[in-house]
Amino acid sequence: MSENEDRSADTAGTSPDDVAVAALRHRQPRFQGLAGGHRACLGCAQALAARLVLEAAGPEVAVANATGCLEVFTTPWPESAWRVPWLHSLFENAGAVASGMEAAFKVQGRTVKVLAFAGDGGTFDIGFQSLSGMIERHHDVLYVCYDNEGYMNTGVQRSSSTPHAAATTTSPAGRARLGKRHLKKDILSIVAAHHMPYAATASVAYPSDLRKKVRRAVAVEGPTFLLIHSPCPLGWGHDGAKSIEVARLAVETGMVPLVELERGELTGTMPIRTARPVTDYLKVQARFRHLFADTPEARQELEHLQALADHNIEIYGLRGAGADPRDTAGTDTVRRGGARWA
Ligand SMILES: Cc1ncc(C[n+]2csc(CCOP(=O)(O)OP(=O)(O)O)c2C)c(N)n1
Ligand code: SF4
Repeated sequence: MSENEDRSADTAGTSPDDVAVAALRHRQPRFQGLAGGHRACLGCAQALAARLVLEAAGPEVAVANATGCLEVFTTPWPESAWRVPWLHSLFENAGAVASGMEAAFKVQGRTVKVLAFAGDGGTFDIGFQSLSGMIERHHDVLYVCYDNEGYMNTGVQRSSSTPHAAATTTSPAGRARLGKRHLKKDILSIVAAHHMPYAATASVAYPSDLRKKVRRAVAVEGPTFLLIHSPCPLGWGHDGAKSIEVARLAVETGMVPLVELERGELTGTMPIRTARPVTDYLKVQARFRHLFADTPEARQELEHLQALADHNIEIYGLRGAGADPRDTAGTDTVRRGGARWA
């Protein structure tokens, strides 16, 4: 999506005054919490996602960042791309470190919003206990997970977020197995089961929606969670110039549902006007290349992945009306009002 389309999604369906105010707002320089010149791979969506989160959260923040790609590519000693206070935590304890930071600011009487940043390995797997404790103790922290669906920093190993049938270095595709044999963990449901005030998914392909979700989460006093689908050209095997296209296909096929949950209730969804076949998403990534072999096993895996996408569309009620999926680019289209989540 172009920046102009993104901006029009911000203003669609509002009064002329609102449009004028929004236009003025967009002329203001945006807060750049993450400087350019860091060392992410070309087309790394995680870098873009972090920039968007900081832009929306503003300067009054402090970050606890777990070990992972984001930490590595932004802080090659003695340099740093961070323009906000930033603390490196271990791979396994961003939630605990963020909890301590929040408690310390509270004691000092300072109003600084604490953000925890971690990859899916540091969130779904090894940092999960720490995240769960942070939410249960009701710390005022926005926890952002950059979901590139694998342990990328250490050489593209599988995580519990890696999709079924994707090839990684520890779930290779070969004669015996067609990539990972297990399902992607439904971290959003697990996190939401903590009765937390706000948990949502977002995508770099929909920056306006992503920024709105960050602003919403930052305004909540208490734990909030944002899972951002972040294509990784190196680990997924796609052209770095196409990361946004890949992210958009994930949403348009139903593989990545964009939803908001408040205290476990579904309160917002981005509908899919015309669901595309999952093969449109899979065929642009080398990690799924083995699924296009002309064999019964490969065809069965494709059917299985299509069924998973259809299931997402069904349980979240994502099927919208109309023909143009770009119409769905913003929370203006989000359905609110307590539709009960399956
Ligand atoms: C306790 C511990 N185990 C393993 C490692 C090695 N390690 C560092 S980063 C990482 C993977 C990070 O994956 P993820 O959190 O998904 O972030 P990404 O690099 O994909 O952004 C691993 C295994 C470590 N630092 N600490
Ligand atoms: S390996 Fe992937 S997530 Fe890590 S910097 Fe490169 S593109 Fe980004």
